[in-house]
Amino acid sequence: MKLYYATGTCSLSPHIVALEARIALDIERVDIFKQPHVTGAGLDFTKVNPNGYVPALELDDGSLLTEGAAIVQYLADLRPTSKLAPEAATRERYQLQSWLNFVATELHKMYSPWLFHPEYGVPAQEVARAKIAERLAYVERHLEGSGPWLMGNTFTVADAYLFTIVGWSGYAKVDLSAFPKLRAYMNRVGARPKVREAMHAEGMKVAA
Ligand SMILES: N[C@@H](CCC(=O)N[C@@H](CS)C(=O)NCC(=O)O)C(=O)O
Repeated sequence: MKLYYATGTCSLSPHIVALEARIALDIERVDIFKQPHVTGAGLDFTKVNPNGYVPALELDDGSLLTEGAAIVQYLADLRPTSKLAPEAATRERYQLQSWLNFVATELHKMYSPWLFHPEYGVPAQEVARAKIAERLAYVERHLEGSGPWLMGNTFTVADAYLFTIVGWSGYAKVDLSAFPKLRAYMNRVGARPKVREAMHAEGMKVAA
């Protein structure tokens, strides 16, 4: 299996999940700043994923799975004993999917593109930061009552995704100072050995 990734982007989430699940994975970096995006092997990435974005997971039969929220569940289901996702068709699994969808639509796509593309301009960025702050306040309240992880006592794929996206806050100038529970949560996730390993493998700075 091969994960196409770009350093520190949303593809860090499935990278973390694969390591947490002890799934052997080849990784290939994609340069998403080049047009067209090129893979480490020099391929035009749109030949792999016509949408041109990471993450993309090439399965052993050659087929491709895209969309981070789907990829992390696929990986978790390969290793049910890892408990990275509750069993399918349970109430808990739908709750996990609710979190994944929340992170994808209310956070991921609020940070990016609005805060990563200066061409959208300052007013759009201000609107995005205000909306993100509302959503993070919701996460803060949830962690306060139901932590330490999003799903309670068990670290799941939703934590890998939330950590990845909220990790962009410094770069995107999203102020986390009003969210102490969330900051503690970020430190908790960031201290996990497999999270550190994934970040290191992507060439990211890992706190000492
Ligand atoms: N809907 C996709 C979005 C993935 C996405 O936004 N990927 C970004 C990195 S975080 C990317 O590769 N952007 C490059 C591009 O769109 O050209 C998902 O949830 O997996």
